[in-house]
Amino acid sequence: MAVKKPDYKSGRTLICGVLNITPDSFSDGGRCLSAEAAAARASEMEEQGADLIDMGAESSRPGSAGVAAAEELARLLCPLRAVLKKLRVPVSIDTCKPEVAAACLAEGADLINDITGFTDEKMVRAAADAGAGAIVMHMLGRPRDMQKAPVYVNGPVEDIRAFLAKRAAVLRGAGVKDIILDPGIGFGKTLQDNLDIMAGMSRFKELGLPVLVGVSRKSFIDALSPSEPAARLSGTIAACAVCVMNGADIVRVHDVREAAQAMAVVDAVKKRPGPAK
Ligand code: HH2
Repeated sequence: MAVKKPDYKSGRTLICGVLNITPDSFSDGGRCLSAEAAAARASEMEEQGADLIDMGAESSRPGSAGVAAAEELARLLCPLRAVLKKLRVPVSIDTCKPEVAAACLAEGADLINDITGFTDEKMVRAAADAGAGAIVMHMLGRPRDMQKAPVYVNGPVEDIRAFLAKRAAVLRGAGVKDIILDPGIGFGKTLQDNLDIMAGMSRFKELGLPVLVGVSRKSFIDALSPSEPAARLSGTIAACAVCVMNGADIVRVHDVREAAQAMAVVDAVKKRPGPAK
């Protein structure tokens, strides 16, 4: 089966819908564990405007310890098969384990979303061997300890840009063609770091590859305006708008319908003809 790519030529900001098959994700854990529920939610997000569905079975919330590969795969496989049967848009798998990546790609998934940035050579091989795409995310540390005391030598934007450039070169060298960069909001970042990254998005864009950003319901919103994860929609939309105005191409969100509408407005402003004379 041919590997699908997100529709980069659409001229729109692309929407990546989050599908967590986890009991413990920070904002939607336990919502979607069965194959039927996963397929129904994926179809719903596609109808609401998702251009890509990102499926994950291991929570990466700060402090989480992770799950074994066998458990992650057991959670993913049936829902993935059911989702692939229903969807037209590509499916990415949010994993940092090569055996999980390879098994899901063999089932027909299209991209691997690796929050550890393809720093494991076996992850690079898994994507390359399947002709799959790669979402390369930056994280400082690991979920267990990443929020303890992140330090960026040249500031977050420059350090992350250098990391992403290096990983993209490695992936390209291995033959991966569809590469998406992601600065990793909330992964080993202080509030100030997250704000700097959102303001400095154009530096990642200069690397010449699509840029994805995952701000949805994250705790920096709570830090600015105290709220439970499910009540962070307005902050999510505002952050997506800032990132897209500054150069991001894809937003990874839980609330697809709302993000699609908001990004249609942002896109119209970005693409407007010059002022009337
Ligand atoms: N954020 C999360 C998980 N995966 N992948 C990319 N590329 N970028 C992100 O910002 C990103 C990601 C965390 O969000 P969520 O999946 O909702 O939570 P959890 O990790 O608790 O399942």
